[in-house]
Amino acid sequence: MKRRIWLFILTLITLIFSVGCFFDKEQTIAPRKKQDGLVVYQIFVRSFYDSDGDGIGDLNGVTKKLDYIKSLGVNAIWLNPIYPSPSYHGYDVTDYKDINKEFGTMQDFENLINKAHENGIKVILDFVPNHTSSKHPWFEKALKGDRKYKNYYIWSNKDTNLKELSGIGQKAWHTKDGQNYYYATFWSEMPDLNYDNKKVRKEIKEIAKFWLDKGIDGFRIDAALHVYEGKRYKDTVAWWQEFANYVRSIKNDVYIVGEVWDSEGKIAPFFTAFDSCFNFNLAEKIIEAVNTGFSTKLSPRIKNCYDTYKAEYKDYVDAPFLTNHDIDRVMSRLDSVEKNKAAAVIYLSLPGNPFIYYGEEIGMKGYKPDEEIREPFKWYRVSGEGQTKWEMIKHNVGEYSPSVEEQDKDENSLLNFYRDFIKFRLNDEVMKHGDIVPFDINPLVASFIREYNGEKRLIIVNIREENITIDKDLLSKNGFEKIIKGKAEDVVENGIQKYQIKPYEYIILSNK
Ligand SMILES: [Ca+2]
Ligand SMILES: [Ca+2]
Repeated sequence: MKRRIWLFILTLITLIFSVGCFFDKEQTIAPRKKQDGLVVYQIFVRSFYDSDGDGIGDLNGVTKKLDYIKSLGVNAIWLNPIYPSPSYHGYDVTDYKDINKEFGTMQDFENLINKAHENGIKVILDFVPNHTSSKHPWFEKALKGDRKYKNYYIWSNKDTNLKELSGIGQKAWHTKDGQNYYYATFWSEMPDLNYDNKKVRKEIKEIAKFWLDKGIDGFRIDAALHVYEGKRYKDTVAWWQEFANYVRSIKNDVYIVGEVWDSEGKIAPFFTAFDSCFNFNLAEKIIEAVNTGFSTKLSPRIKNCYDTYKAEYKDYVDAPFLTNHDIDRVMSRLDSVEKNKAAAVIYLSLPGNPFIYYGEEIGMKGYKPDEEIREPFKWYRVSGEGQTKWEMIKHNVGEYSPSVEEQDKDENSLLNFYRDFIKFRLNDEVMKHGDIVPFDINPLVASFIREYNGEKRLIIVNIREENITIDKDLLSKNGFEKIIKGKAEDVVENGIQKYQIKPYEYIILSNK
């Protein structure tokens, strides 16, 4: 009899445990569609196009310029934060369910969504969930001692080391009254939210639902790594799984791209929640390769990175890019249109969803501080309708003054180069969806293969200041006889047939 009871208890425990595991798995990786095939244009709204003459870029300005965005060939836009905020950049939000008055109204936003969709362009919103503004009503109530809202934030206790540094190595604990200290990862005026509080998690989900109901197509998740700080990395990933499962239950093809600025190994588990993560490390490698003229094992390194991702989630979608609003502009770092074209071909030929930072396509320059890498977009060489003026232009004026106006007319311009290459990518299934196969010819070129259903593309980019030659034999042995894009000259050296590629030019070959 006793044995039977034990057996019963054991069965019960096993049952509870396996049901638990089942739910756990459900929670971890909900089935989802692979969301590749996008090329995304990142817009810092304040700097883009001013529709009403106050000098500040706005939502109607974006709507007005959808024709331009479409002319680039991209099929999605990511808007930097558009919520009410006391700062110019908007990453300190005071109301998550409204539009910054400087950018327009909710109606303007709805109109933008509709017009973008009519043009086949998806809209991705910047989502800033790690912290609010210190001017957010939640934090103001918390400071006044409201218990509910106090628990929305993170406060010190008697054991807290007030000299502790935050996840980005800055002073973490701040105070307004000299007694109560709150945690802020990035800045004293951006207090971190307390994700141990269920009510906070619920608020954040409701905010996401609010925007999904408006018709947006995706989220770019700001500071995704910092939700729970360092030691609680696993909790952070688990929270994003919870969030992702929730938003996918509302819109199953919502696209989520996370800002996880860390090593490949640290990024990889985030693919169990996000569709994509920005590939910050790869961006540096590409720029470095073009800058130094050495691609040292670039394609095997990319493959290694993808293997790390794949081990965590099979259908990961990379998000390659060159720079964004937090990094010095690529034209300032490469300092030549030809080099910029080479870097563009490399990242626009990689798997995943490439992200283009507004102004990159016309070669705008800019070094930190941040304001100077977010300068008004240059529609005109001098000025004209819609030009934003919220700050003085410093890097793209006078002698170096790139503009849409001029580059539109020049078929060899960087702008038309981007347009042409993006169209090529999105019209080619292999370039859109193919896997990467390392194919490292030599360190003087960046080269790799994309493969999709047996069809292959070999991309070879000359990253040198001089002509380089490639043995035709080596390529045809691997099935590549036909150049489908880019140009090379046929030359014979010592009796050997070769392709000669000019400085910073490229060729793409097909195996069919
Ligand atoms: Ca305006
Ligand atoms: Ca945090």
